[in-house]
Amino acid sequence: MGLKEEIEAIEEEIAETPYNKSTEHHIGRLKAKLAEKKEKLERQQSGSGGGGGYAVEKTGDATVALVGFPSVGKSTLLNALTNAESEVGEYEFTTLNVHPGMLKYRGANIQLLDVPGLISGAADGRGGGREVLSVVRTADLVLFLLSVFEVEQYDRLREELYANKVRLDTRPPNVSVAKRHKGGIRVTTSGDVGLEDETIKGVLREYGYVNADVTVREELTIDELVDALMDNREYLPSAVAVNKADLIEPDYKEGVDGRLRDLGLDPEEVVFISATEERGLDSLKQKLWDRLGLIRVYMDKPGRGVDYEEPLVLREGYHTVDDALDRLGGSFDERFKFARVTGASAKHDEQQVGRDHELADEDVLRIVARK
Ligand SMILES: Nc1nc2c(ncn2[C@@H]2O[C@H](COP(=O)(O)OP(=O)(O)O)[C@@H](O)[C@H]2O)c(=O)[nH]1
Ligand SMILES: [Mg+2]
Repeated sequence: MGLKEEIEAIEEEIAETPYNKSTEHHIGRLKAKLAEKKEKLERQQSGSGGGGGYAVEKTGDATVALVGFPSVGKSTLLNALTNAESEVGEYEFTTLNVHPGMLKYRGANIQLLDVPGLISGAADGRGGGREVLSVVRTADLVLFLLSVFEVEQYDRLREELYANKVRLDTRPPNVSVAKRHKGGIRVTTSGDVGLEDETIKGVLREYGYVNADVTVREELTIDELVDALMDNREYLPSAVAVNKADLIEPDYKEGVDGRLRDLGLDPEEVVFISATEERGLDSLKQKLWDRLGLIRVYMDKPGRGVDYEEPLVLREGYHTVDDALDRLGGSFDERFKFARVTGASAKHDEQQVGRDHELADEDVLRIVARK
């Protein structure tokens, strides 16, 4: 049996096995085995095919991958938001490569990547989809673009990304594993985590653990446990825009809202736009800013005053003085003594802070460094 057939056989068995306490352990092992075989298949495929022609250099303060089916208006939107010239066509598949563009907003440079439509089987490596998905994985945010007439495509897009190990709008599972020299596999859980200890052990054994302490601190599914043990899952935030809103009547919108809710989306969080008429674009930019968790930090430079023109822009998870030092480059890092902060994050003007201080939007920051 080839690897592909083995994968299909396991998938079939999982589908046919009812999930309950007595089968949980078995399903756990099957899912662990399945994930491993998929990795193996992927390694084989990437080893043979050349591909990889989609490498795009990441520049700017943050990168957004624009994801959507052909003809939903990705190129039109990219052209409307950025300095890029992306081909717009009446028919499908005009976007055959990745088109980068730079969006300037509130002093930030946000790189937008128009990636080709995710077509059927993209996650299986057919149709050049794999390269597309690898671009998405390196982004800081996924922006789904849907046509107002086909919002259901959202499900398919998310499935494609899930199959390519992109986990959206969720944090990595709170699981830690420490290898030991003896004692077998010991499981520590905080309360009921939704899985039997034996299931957790079975999954770990499948990954070759013999002696290990595993700690699970939150409720988990088997899939999430498998994710926690793999180091190649990409956790990204996402946002949704619905395009071609100029083509519908107000009463049609209610139906769209209903369909969005069926997809698990809150219509209030979805941005309705018209790329051709350039409507809703300010709301969209604001949404990107929020979802990326961007903040502006104005640098107070000795002898030159505060630079309000070109702020240092920091994204979610990188809001500390230390992160600012990283971004400033040069020798600031070694020469750093302390910083002074004025603004929302400071208790008072010119507060003296250390590297760990969390900055806020529109703070003024002065680095005091040794000569
Ligand atoms: N009416 C309307 N047409 C749009 C809008 N956005 C894109 N289009 C049209 O939809 C077609 C496909 O657009 P394109 O940007 O090439 O889609 P892509 O394949 O996702 O890059 C073109 O004819 C566009 O002019 C919109 O907001 N309203
Ligand atoms: Mg296009």
